Amino acid sequence: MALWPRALILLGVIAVGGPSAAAPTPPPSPSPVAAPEAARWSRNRVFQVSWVSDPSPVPLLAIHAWTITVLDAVGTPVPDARITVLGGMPAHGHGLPTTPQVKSLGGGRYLVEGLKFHMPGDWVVGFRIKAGDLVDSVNFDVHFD
Ligand SMILES: [Cu+2]
Repeated sequence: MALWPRALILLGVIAVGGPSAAAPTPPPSPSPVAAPEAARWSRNRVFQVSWVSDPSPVPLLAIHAWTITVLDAVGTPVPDARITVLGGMPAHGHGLPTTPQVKSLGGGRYLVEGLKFHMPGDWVVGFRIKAGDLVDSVNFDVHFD
């Protein structure tokens, strides 16, 4: 389409001439996904696990998904794990209101669908991970004001 390059050039001009042009350091372009939580060791240091929520930050009251990444002790992705999701609010004595489902995305990444946090407070989300003979679990804390 012949008009497309011109449209891009116009956008560039508008961006340069915009209010942010005067800022000493332009802000980085917004990222669609927040940085994942730093990897955490599973309880017995069998796996290193990190997660990122979509959307991020973790929403209250909305069913949503996390993507978790599972590495072994030397940092190699673990692609064929069976992962069970556990969790709840220990202080309230109840579990998760939903039963999240996990599917592998390959490369040690897993999509956890159906998470929901239905009240403010301190939640724990746990993953029990089984890969071959290796089994371990990891908990993450999620807090809503
Ligand atoms: Cu509760």
